[in-house]
Amino acid sequence: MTTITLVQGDITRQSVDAIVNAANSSLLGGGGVDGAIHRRGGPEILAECRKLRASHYGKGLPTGQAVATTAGKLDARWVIHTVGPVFSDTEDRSGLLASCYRESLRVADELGARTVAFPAVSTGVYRWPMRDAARIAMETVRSARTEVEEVTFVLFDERAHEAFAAQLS
Ligand code: AR6
Repeated sequence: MTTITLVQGDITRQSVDAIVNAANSSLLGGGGVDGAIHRRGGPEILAECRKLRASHYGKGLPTGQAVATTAGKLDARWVIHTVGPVFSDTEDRSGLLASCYRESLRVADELGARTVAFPAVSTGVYRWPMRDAARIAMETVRSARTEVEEVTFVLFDERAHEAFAAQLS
């Protein structure tokens, strides 16, 4: 059984085995959570991302997949980078968003991580409606077969926290 916890705050302040990053396929950083993780985690994370690009992801990490690096100076052992889908009005990409959570947990299992913190993937720059994103995130984590003992959703603002809380009840 995986315990699901909600926290409102900054994911870079969490003490967990693995922090999930809402990255982009370049793996070379960006704004939002991605920017915050690289800023606080320091240059070691980007150095590993660059190596991963060179060795495995010349064309970029595909949407819905996940890959781990060191967590640098963050209070975690690993950062798991996943690439959420950009929201579309015309195409149902919810399978790709669910895949981000499933694949991140699969990578966490491979690493032996027991506590994992997730942001609300795709709900910022990638414009996914918060309520729908919360439903997909919660359903996917609830139904995942994983050794992870605790998943913490770290929601940046009250609106996000409320949307996730509504899915708990
Ligand atoms: N802690 C927790 N949540 C945060 C934090 C933080 N420090 N900062 C922002 N959020 P986004 P995306 C919330 O845009 O939509 C980047 O440039 C934010 O309020 O970070 O998946 C990447 O490089 C929102 O609810 O990620 C990609 O290019 C959620 O995190 C692109 O953005 C996700 O917002 C990915 O877009």
